[in-house]
Amino acid sequence: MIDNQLHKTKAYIAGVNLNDPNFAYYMSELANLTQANNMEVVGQSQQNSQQIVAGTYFGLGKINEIKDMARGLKARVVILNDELTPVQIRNLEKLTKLRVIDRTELILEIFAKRARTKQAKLQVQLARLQYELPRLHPSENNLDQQRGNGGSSSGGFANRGAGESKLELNRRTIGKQISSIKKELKAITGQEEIKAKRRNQTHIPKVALVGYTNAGKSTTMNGLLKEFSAEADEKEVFVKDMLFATLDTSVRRIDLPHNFSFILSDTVGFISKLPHNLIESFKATLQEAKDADLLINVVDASDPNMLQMIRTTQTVLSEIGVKNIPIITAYNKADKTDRKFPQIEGSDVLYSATDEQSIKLLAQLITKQVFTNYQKCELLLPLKDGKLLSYLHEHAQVIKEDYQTDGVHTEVRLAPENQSQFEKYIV
Ligand SMILES: Nc1nc2c(ncn2[C@@H]2O[C@H](COP(=O)(O)OP(=O)(O)OP(=O)(O)O)[C@@H](O)[C@H]2O)c(=O)[nH]1
Ligand SMILES: [Mg+2]
Repeated sequence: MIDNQLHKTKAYIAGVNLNDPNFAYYMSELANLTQANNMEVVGQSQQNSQQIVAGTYFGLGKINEIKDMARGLKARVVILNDELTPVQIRNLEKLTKLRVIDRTELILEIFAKRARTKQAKLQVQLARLQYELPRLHPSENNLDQQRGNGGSSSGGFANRGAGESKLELNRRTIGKQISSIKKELKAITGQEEIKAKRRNQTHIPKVALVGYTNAGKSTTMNGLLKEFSAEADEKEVFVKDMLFATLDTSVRRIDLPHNFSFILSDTVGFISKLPHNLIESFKATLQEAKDADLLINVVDASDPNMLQMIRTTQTVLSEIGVKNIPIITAYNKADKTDRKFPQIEGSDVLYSATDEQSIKLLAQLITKQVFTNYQKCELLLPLKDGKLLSYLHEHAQVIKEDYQTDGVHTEVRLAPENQSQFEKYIV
């Protein structure tokens, strides 16, 4: 058997704790992220301090300690818990003689590894180039050696001046790459917007799965598809026990009994301190959540850090501008706890995405939330006014329509905003 650990880059993780009660949690996330980037965590340090040292992040004593520890443990990389300035990274690399990666770069590297579709690849590339632009250094005078391309920039502190014009060239090249990626993305998101518009017109309620990465959003979507879609097999989404398995948005239609239908979307998961550039470049991907009528915050109920994960999701949602959308908290993976499931508590549910009864109960809860104010009624529409029926097809859920001599007998579920308009046709 090949020992996988042998092939992994050894990493030492460290951070400055500014008296933050969540510091230990952030460090455990950093360890998970490091492993997700196929590296092995060999040790960790923290500095408790009142402030970050402007030029070097840590104080000098701590830097020497980290250098000795990391090198003693044969680490090749030091990974830091915050986003650092370019100067801090350069200085730390100079002082430790090790490659230094900050939290942002680490997350960007994982995203780059995971991206599979054209859109996700472009979005990640855009975020990386924007991250790199202010970090270009004169000595990195070859674009192939940029840090983001996997090259090491350690030892790159000599030679200032000499590379100056090369630096300008690199900046220009990256600038051009950024605008061309933006153009390509615009073309792709343009097509997505057309599809989204079409979905909005049909007026089927939109429900979005959101939440911490690896909580089971995609498994929940597959569970609902399996139960309530004729083509579940073709429509299934990718599931894997790893951080950021999903980087795209998948949109599926779920048809529940009694003609209750809704559109369900599954999207990229969240983590604390998600880099600003990533959020910016994933705007189109996250749009589904912003447009939703209902959000389902999927939470791993078996994780001891569950509460922090819920808080993280709330923070990211407000960062992407989601407000005033009703939310169900869906406590998943109940099979890994000793609690009885499935069960509903108020507007929340404890369930397991792989359990049929759970999925049925979740579907019931969604239906209850989404269609609360819908009114089911029978209408008799005048035959000569075809526009009314086509309006209903766009803005309501038409259950039945029957053309008879006295008019079109229609059974429909009306959204609150359309109820008064159709009152006079109710039979
Ligand atoms: N035991 C158990 N495992 C589950 C359950 N739901 C999901 N999982 C597992 O959790 C892991 C992550 O599931 P995903 O559905 O990919 O999670 P996600 O939220 O989509 O994750 P990202 O796309 O990476 O953000 C997979 O290994 C699933 O099989 C559950 O109810 N019980
Ligand atoms: Mg997923």
